[in-house]
Amino acid sequence: MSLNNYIDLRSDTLTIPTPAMREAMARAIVGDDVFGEDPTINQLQEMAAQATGKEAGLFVASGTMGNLVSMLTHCQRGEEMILGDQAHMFIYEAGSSAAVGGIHPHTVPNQPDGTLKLGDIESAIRTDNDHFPTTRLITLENTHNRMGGTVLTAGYIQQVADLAHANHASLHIDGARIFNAAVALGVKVKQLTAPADSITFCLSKGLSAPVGSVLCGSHDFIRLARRRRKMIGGGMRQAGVLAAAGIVALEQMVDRLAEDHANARKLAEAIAHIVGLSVNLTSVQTNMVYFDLDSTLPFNADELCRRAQKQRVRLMPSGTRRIRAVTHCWVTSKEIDTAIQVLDACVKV
Ligand code: TLP
Repeated sequence: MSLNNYIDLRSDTLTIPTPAMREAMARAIVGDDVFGEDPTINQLQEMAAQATGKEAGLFVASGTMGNLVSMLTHCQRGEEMILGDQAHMFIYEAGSSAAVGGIHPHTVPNQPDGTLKLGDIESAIRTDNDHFPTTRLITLENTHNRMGGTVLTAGYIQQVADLAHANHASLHIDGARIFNAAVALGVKVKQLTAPADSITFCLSKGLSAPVGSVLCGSHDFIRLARRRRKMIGGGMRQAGVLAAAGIVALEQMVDRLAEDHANARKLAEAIAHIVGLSVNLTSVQTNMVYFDLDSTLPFNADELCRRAQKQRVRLMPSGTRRIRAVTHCWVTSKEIDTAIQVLDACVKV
């Protein structure tokens, strides 16, 4: 089950298409999606809209593109977006809001559970004053990657949406891993997305499709978003071959995410017992495990990852003494046992 003979825990983005996906891709009926004529893309967009409880969906190349198209649709140049200081959209999307959209990012601290304090958001919202940019958008991330794959609840999301709407702003959710959040909470995705004006989710992470994300929102929002997607070169023509894998992802790969969560928990609990490593178990809620090297260890995260790689376990350094491990469908429970043994041995060497 491993990837290229590695137990590869660097990211769930490394997942490869399943045999059922390859089969569906080969058989996909396609058309020109810029004309709106790719039946497979249209089917995926309808499924995505239904899953998120929105009126419409738009297939995009990546999570980054979905988030950018959303920002460009919600905001005009010079307007402002409030988001967490640990948000993927702030840290890992090449500054796209400012570089492409002229949108001013205004960060507030992410709390350890991935939330933003309502009071912090409230204080960040601008008053009507010629000196200030206009606050147009608030974004949340669910699950929250850098805070450990933590989940945001429907109740919290509703509170943020109410705050946004009371201040003439919209709420976007970067839901790259929203299906992980829904499975962990035992709720439907649409319960988590109902309060938001837009949501991007990824097919290419834990759901194992090779490419693609879907941006969902109202009919009017998606009509405008289509033009933004075209503007940035995202009209992909016969991309139904890709959407076909996405359909299989939604049909077959959602419920099994619980296995990835169980594997992450098993890994985290074992790491908690390895002398020299520490992990905050409360933030291990889905398929991610962030752990730290104690100051007693005479080497850093890069070195530990190098040692593990020599024993065919790949991990991602996430700071000088911090490492991330992400579980997914190409890593079995037995391989997690192996990864635990390897980590234990690497720390002792
Ligand atoms: N995250 C990747 C890296 O970019 C860090 C990973 O390995 O976790 N939102 C969130 C919360 C994400 O974690 C990611 C990818 C994205 C958006 C971007 O998705 P893509 O890679 O499809 O552009």
